Amino acid sequence: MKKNLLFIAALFVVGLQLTSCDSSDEPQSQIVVPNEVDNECCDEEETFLAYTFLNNGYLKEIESLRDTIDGKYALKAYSRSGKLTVGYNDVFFALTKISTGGYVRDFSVTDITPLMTMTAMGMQHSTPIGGDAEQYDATFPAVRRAWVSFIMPSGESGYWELSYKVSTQERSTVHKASLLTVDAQASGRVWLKSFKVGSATYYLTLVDPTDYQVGVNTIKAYISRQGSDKKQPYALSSEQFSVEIYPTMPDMGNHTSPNNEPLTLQPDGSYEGKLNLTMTGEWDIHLNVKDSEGNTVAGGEALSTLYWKVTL
Ligand SMILES: [Cu+2]
Repeated sequence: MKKNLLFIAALFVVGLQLTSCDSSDEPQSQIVVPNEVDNECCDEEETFLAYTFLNNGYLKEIESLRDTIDGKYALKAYSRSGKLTVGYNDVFFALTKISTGGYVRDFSVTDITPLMTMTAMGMQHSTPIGGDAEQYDATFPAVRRAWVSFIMPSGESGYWELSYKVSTQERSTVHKASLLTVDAQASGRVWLKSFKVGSATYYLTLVDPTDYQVGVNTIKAYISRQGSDKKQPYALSSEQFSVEIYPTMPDMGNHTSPNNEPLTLQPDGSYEGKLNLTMTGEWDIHLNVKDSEGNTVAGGEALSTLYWKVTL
């Protein structure tokens, strides 16, 4: 859903560029298309699409994550509005060749490690992530995407840093931990919940629901498990769960909606189900998490106290 929005935004920018070729205030010089054939870089069209996607006004660079490889390549990271908030965040990466500005086709961003230092408590912890950055869309072969779900905002209790490794053509750079600002989530939005089974802590990350519409939506989530070393990113859980949902409107006597379907494990490691939001407003999505044998391990039937909150 969001992918479509981003793509439409990219096309919109393409349209703007085409209708304003001779206007001198357009930053034409930033769209550098290599003149010679360069096997490392994308062709003209792919470069143009990657540029427009990353500069569509919807994404902005997170400047603290910038880095270079041997002075030859420049990496930039982007997120929605350049901000990061508690809960789910997409983070996009692009690598350019400094000499030409062309987008590099083959590169990887691995070892993505968010780390929070809890100043007063004198401890550090990481947070759920989706693993290495992967190609986002065949239309933009030069754009990689990862996701990070922050469990706390930065502030008086502590600060967040993020490190990663970027590689291309057998060269690589380890980006040393640099500061990030993680904002609290806006009111009416709770996209991250946790539960415990025995001594293990799990996190339920609702994938960005801002494009939900009135009617039946595909609801997508991830379940991550905190490892024994809290400083390592929390990987997707290897256990198989299913998550029944019971959406209600807390401001309207907690009425519910029909035709919801539980979230089940997909081949890509995410969980997907169907969520029916019958009107605009604030919805609590109550959760009943079951293990592979169908036993409830967290939350429960109907108005369980384990719920995400979305507002549309
Ligand atoms: Cu913390």
